Amino acid sequence: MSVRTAISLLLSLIFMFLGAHLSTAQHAVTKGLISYWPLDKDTIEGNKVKDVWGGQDALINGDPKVVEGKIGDALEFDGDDWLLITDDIKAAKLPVKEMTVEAWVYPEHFDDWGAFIGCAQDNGGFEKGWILGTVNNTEGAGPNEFSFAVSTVGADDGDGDLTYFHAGPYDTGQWYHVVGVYDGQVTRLYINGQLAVEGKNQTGEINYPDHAFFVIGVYKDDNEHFPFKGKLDEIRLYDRALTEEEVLQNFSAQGLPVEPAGRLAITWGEIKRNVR
Ligand SMILES: [Ca+2]
Ligand SMILES: [Ca+2]
Ligand SMILES: [Ca+2]
Ligand SMILES: [Ca+2]
Repeated sequence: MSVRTAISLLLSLIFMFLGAHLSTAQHAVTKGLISYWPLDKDTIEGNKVKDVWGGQDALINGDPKVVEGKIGDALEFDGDDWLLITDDIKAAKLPVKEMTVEAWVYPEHFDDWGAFIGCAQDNGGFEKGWILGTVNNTEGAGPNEFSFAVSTVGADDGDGDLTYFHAGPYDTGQWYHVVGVYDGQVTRLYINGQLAVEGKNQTGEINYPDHAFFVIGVYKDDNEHFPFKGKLDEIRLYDRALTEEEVLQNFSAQGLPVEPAGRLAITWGEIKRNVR
């Protein structure tokens, strides 16, 4: 065996080991994944923030900064920055029967009505879509609470009805893994891998408005615009309800090795990122 053959054999073994290791516990769940915004520097081009899984790229409004994140880089919003995925939600890829929406969040402030990601209208009695975010002494919540609200056809009172499931209080200035899950029967909010609150008010398909803003880093509808202040990282959207085990897996996951085409791939960059 030549030296070159020996080296390439050794490298193959290292890759096989890393590949097997990374593909088990450390990857986020991909089954049912619609969109994934890693918010890493290399996924931001000009004013475009890439959805590396589903191609639903977001346009930057304002000047969010790339900073050290929970997994790789994150985006820091100073209170007037936000991202628009689309305002044409009929053309967007959105969950219908079930959903999971997930983000790592580092709030500097808990807005009365806050959103990390959302696609909703909540204007008086007109309440449609869904929002993963915050409430703060609003909707019957106490101070500094995380919330997941979803509106469904089963709870429709004629012009839609959102139920804000919330839990808290939580401190500002630290990272949290926040996940909203709706399985068609039960709505759940998980914080740091643990079930924080659940309820059965909502049933059936998700009730979307004809028009809404599908956004990141802002609570935005026709009559409100409340940008987030803090950091966001690793935002994912699924068209199915993740199980408690899968939520825990994503809480522990060190990202997801994807290429822009949505193919699973282990690259040098990902290996470095995952094992550091
Ligand atoms: Ca700004
Ligand atoms: Ca990231
Ligand atoms: Ca509103
Ligand atoms: Ca209503």
